[in-house]
Amino acid sequence: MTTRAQPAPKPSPAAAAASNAASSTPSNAKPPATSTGTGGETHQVSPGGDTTLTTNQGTPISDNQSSLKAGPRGATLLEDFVLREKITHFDHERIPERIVHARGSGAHGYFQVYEPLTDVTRAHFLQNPNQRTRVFVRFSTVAGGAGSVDLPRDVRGFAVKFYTEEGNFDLVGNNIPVFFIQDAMKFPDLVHSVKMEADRGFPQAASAHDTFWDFASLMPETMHMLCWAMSDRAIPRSFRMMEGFGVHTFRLINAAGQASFVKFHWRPKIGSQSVLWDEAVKISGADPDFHRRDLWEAIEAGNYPEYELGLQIFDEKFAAEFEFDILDATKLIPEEVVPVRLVGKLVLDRNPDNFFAETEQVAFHPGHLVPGIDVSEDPLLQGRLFSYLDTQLSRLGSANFHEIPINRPVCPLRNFQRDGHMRMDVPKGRINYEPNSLGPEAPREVGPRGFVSHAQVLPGQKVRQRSETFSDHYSQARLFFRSQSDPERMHIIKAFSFELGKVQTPAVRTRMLGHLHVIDPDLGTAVERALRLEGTADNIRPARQPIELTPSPALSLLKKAPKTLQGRKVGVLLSDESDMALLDRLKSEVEAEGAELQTIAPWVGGIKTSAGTLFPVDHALAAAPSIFFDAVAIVISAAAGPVFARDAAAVDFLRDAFGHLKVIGYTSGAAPLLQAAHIADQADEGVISLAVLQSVSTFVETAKNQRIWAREPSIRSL
Ligand code: HDE
Repeated sequence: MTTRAQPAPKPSPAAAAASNAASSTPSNAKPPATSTGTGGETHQVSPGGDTTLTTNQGTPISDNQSSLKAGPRGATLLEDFVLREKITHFDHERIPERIVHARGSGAHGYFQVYEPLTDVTRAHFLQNPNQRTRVFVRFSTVAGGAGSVDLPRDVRGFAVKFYTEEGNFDLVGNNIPVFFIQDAMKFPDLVHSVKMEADRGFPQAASAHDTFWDFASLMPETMHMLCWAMSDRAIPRSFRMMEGFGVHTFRLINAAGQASFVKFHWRPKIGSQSVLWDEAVKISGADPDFHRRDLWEAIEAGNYPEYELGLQIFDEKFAAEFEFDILDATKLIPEEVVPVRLVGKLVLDRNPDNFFAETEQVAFHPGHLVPGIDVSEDPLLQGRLFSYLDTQLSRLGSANFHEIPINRPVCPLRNFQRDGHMRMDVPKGRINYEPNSLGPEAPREVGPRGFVSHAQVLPGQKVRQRSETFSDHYSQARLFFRSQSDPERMHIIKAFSFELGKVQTPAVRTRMLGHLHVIDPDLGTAVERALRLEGTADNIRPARQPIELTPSPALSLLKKAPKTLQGRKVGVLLSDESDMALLDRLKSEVEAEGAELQTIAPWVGGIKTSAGTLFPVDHALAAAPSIFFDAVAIVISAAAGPVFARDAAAVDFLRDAFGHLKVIGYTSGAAPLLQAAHIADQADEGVISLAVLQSVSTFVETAKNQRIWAREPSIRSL
């Protein structure tokens, strides 16, 4: 693996010579970016600084503009191997997208443990606080295709590949700690039901349709996860503000061979936050790449996203006594019951060099384990252990997918596996079998130093059966609903109402309403009322009656939301002759909180200051609605007030900010706009006059609450 140096570019002679084509843009007028990819080797330029464009066989290309023809107006010749190679390669540029989690965004980074975890695991990368282990992380949505949007209501994938000295360890998790189903046997059915309906090919990236709710309403085990999927967790504000979970119970094993059970957690350092549903809908149209762009820009700006790794560790005794089966992936262990021990940090500090080579080709697998970390018998996890290797074979097309730079371990890999489609390594010698006596230097198994599976005793008959201990489907759904704050509970009710409102088959709706009544009569009644379907719910008799559990505040995002603006964005709408001293003050106070201030005006070219100069802004109003910001300020002149009040984009900017419960600062010139947006008469503590410079601090302090939750009931009452 060598990374070749990148020389300065030279203009392309062929492009420069192209005389008659509109397509004669110099193809290499810009230098190719220096590749620092994961072991990636760039073949774009040679060490001597030569920028000669070549075929894939290295033949210099004289003309990259025209195909070889029988005369300038004649037919193209079959012998044009340059054209055929280029077109053939292009025809094969796509590989099958992931069947689930097709839309994703990746980043490189590192992981560092806070203290040696010797007590619980022998995993090498969890021993030394001074060691940084490289990682690649891929965040994703689940249901939509690769070209769908970033903000549907959906679960998010949170997959981490640790390149450790003992091989790759993949923690392939989600942003929700439980799953829809208990047994891998149901996964294809679940995914078929949520994907586009088979005959019509829609809806894309949406669970709000008949087939999903038909399936879900016939599978009571989905109830807990449905409550999470209908909560704000399914519409995160940013990948940087999202928790992650390994979901299943795994095992940690220490050097003495002692095993403990573990649940993995990721905690974002700047706190979790979500958008409102109305915002999500609008963001999906205004910027389908909202999350991808946010991650990319934060890393480019040096605001590296950070997460802490948390472990819930417990033993066989706890597992035996806990109310639920620890092998059931539809259940969690409240952290009030087993605390989360924060053991290390993950920092994402580098964007990929190439989306396809890295983010698209990265191949995660829950079976990529290292000594000291092992799986449990969770039947969902067991099915995944089969699925992920299999899917790479069809998606990446070869058993040699581990040789792709992003998938290659950083430690040496030595074995006797040979050949196959697209083999990159060139193994030397004649020894490709084991045992052998002819290769004294050949690799050998290492006994207990290698990966040793936990010697779990597995008694029992061979049965195709769900364990009786998996049969309580409602208690934790109720626990989740009852542990939420009032606004969060209301959002869950609204989300169920929206989704069931989209369902067209009445029997599916009433069946689902029946389940909601079992989860919590208040939930069932509220959704019925919202749909005006009172009294229609089916009578669902659960296999096991739900039990009452102590609410877990840690399950609520709002109850543990930090008061901070860190990593957030404040948008300031400007006009000609805006108060620049106020803008400066806003900028310095916002930045002092670790947030970013961006300016917006009707004209992207900038505003005219009262000093007569042109002040450039970050965005044109038409391209930057207030949904892109966490708080906004309207800093416009008295002359601009009536003009802005007649402009729909300006009115929507303000109206949406108010409707999305954001903190709004305004100058006296903005008064007509506040009137036009019908805010003046509804103003609350989140609508702050910036008439004096000192009020900037009040604006910033209030904005640290992120939203004015008290406003919500007064503007969303139906
Ligand atoms: Fe996955 N899942 N999954 N899954 N999953 C895939 O693997 C599968 C499950 C998760 O960014 C696929 O490479 C089965 C739970 C993430 O590349 C596939 C079952 C959790 C990603 C697959 C599950 C996940 C995947 C599709 C039930 C949370 C994206 C492409 C037995 C703990 C990884 C691929 C990335 C991707 C199968 C359930 C998380 C088809 C059979 C539970 C984050 O192999």
